[in-house]
Amino acid sequence: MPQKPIVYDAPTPERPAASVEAIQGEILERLIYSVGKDPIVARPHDWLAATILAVRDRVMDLWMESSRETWRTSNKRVYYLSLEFLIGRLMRDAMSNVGLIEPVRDALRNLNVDLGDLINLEPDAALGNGGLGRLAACFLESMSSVKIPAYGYGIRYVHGLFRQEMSEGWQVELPEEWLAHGNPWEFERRESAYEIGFGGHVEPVTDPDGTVRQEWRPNDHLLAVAFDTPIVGWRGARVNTLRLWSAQPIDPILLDKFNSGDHIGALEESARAEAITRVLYPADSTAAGQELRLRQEFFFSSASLQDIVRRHLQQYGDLGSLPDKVAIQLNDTHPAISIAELMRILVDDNGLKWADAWKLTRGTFGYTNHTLLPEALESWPVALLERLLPRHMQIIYQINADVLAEARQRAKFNDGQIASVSLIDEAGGRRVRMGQLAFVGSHSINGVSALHTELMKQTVFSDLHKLYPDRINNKTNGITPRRWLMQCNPGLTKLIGDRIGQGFLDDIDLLQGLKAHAEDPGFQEQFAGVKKANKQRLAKLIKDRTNITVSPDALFDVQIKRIHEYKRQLLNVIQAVAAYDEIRAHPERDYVPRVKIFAGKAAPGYWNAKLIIKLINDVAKVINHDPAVRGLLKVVFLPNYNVSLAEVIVPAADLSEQISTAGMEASGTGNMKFMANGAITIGTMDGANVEMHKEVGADNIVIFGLSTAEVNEQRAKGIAPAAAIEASPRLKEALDSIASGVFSPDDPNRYRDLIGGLRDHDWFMVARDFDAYVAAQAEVDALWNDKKRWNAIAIRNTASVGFFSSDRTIRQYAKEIWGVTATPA
Ligand code: 26W
Repeated sequence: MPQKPIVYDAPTPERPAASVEAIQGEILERLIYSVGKDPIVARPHDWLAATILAVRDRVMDLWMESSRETWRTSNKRVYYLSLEFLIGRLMRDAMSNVGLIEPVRDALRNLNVDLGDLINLEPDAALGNGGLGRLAACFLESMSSVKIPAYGYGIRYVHGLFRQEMSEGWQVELPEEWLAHGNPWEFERRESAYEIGFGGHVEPVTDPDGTVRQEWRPNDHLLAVAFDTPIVGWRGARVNTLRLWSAQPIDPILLDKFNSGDHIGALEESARAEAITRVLYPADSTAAGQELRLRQEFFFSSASLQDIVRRHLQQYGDLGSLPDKVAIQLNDTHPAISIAELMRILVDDNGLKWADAWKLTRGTFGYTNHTLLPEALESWPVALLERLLPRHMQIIYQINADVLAEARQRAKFNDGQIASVSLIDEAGGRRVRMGQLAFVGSHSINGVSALHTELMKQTVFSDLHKLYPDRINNKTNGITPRRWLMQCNPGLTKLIGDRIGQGFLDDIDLLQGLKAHAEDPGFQEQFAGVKKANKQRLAKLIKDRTNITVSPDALFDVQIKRIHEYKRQLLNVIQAVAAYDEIRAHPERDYVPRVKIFAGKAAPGYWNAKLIIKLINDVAKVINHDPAVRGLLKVVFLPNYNVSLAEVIVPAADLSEQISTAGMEASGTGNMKFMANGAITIGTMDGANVEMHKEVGADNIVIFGLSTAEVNEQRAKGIAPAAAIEASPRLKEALDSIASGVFSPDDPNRYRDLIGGLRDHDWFMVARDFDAYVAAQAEVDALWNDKKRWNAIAIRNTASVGFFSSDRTIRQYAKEIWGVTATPA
């Protein structure tokens, strides 16, 4: 039969304007025809699915338009490869970005359904651990908002980040089940499935023309199946695709085994394949080093690369134009094996010459580094790579030989420098260093804050930076103001709009206009009123989830992030103990009533982090129940921190704790979310705090503690913390009480070693920064007592957040790394 030509520009059928009646009809239609439920018996989850499907339909038109435009214009495409996307809920985000919130709310009301209830029913897509994964999610939204043709590539984990429950103050991990009710957002694309191989051997084959190629013959195969989710930008500017890969067996069941009675064995292959995408690794700072993790990394890298190359060949027919039409960004080293995989595809599968392939590869990749912590830098045993990916190991050796030759000949490197740039770590068992691989295979290597980028140049990559001095650049992180201001804080958004007009919704820098109103008593009162309402909502949530009563009039002092020693939740809780001691010792003094709010997950294998959670809960129990405290201090640990919980906590915060040991937090992004919502930051000169200090001005942020250089000096000289502890009676008293079991009478030794570490080496400078931190908190109290000043500072923080919009960050990536055009700021 003759095929009809495909007409790419066929118009989509007209859809009526988004009136309440139209939307109401569409939701009902989806409920009946897609969910298969009669409205009379529909359950909340059915309404949620129907509403998402109705919203999705409206996004579809824009999605197809965006795809067509990219094909038509032949614009360069950006591919963001990330093992994590910490998205949270999507429905409110999508509705808000296409202006559907009000019509959907009214339509549902007519159907006797409350939109707010449905919003809270949607599960979080928690396919990430923390900062790196959330950044990827903000970037996706910004790339759509500034109209960059982009794809996110990742893994469709069946189980996202574990659910955290408390059992007597200890963290317990439970499986997360975001797909339990299905996922109405995604489209399974069975036609976009790729074979992924592991193991086997490499064979030289001679082509008819006499050239010899290496051919990888894996002995283990499975399928990567694509699931697509639309990511819609602000005002529907563009809809990009998040493509997540799911692992499936090539043969769903081995029938011969089944028929011979081995019913379990018949499913073994299927279970082995599906294991690869079953669960997200829950460690956000220590490389797991397990084979399954490497399999995940290669699985999604290979599927993504195959997809990218197929799409490029389909449109352009040859691979020589790859760097002109394709930019691939590696979100940390987790997808760094992609560099070897692209080389294999170019050289082995497509017959390119090595040198040409290398040029194309380097022109295509960019690499973002997110951490300098040594334990987080990925490296894989050579023996493991040789077994799992023998051809890639050969390619890595070849790349390394080229790099080392260049380092010796052109740069005249000595042996020490050669060892430091080598892709192979020879010390203590040979390992492949993924940071070095990512660096040499990319034309751009970026850090995520000005300070972090400088430290990258001075530490991990100092010799590579000497060899390739024009590659390292900085791209300070950002957050999307849609989710982290407009959606999570509608009260503040309305107030701002009423005062300076709606322009800031499209140009976040216009928030600067608020500065002129910072001292206006009327505006201050309204600003504080919005904060109060948000605090009342949080107080209710705290009551519901922990049964702790807190007053919305107290200062809400908030530290929410992954639990890690370098982030120093310990410093914060020790200060709470010191404040508790002071309140009891000096009941006659005036105190600012405070609620210290903590939330965050600990990696399941990170003992000290879990112990810190237990300590916070133990301290909370004592302080919250001591009548001598008279409610002046409360400590709250909110379980199961996730994106949706952050969306309630952040708008209600007065004080934002960003107190990492200087030099250790690459950027931080929570700091920016609080700033947007008018919290004041107490923080160290670390990560993006340094730039916040510059943007908002020294009078509008409370900075304390050792600088990076001072921390390095203390460590280099091996200075002990003893002097700092001796000099500070309140620190000594707090440490003694914790270590001796005042907060753990059931197990007096529980915190002996934890506190012992502070007395011994104090790697994270908790003791040495303590007095400075207490002084900074006293400064905060003084500001709080001067409400006019406090409010003015809070307003100036919101006014100054423009620089930290991820739209700004993405525009810089577009211009300086990817070479693609975005809509101008
Ligand atoms: C291999 C194990 C592993 C997993 C994740 C090691 C390291 C990571 C991430 C790089 C940790 C992470 O999320 N880093 C954070 O990235 C944010 C976004 O750039 C920064 O804002 C945070 O400062 C940084 O800690």
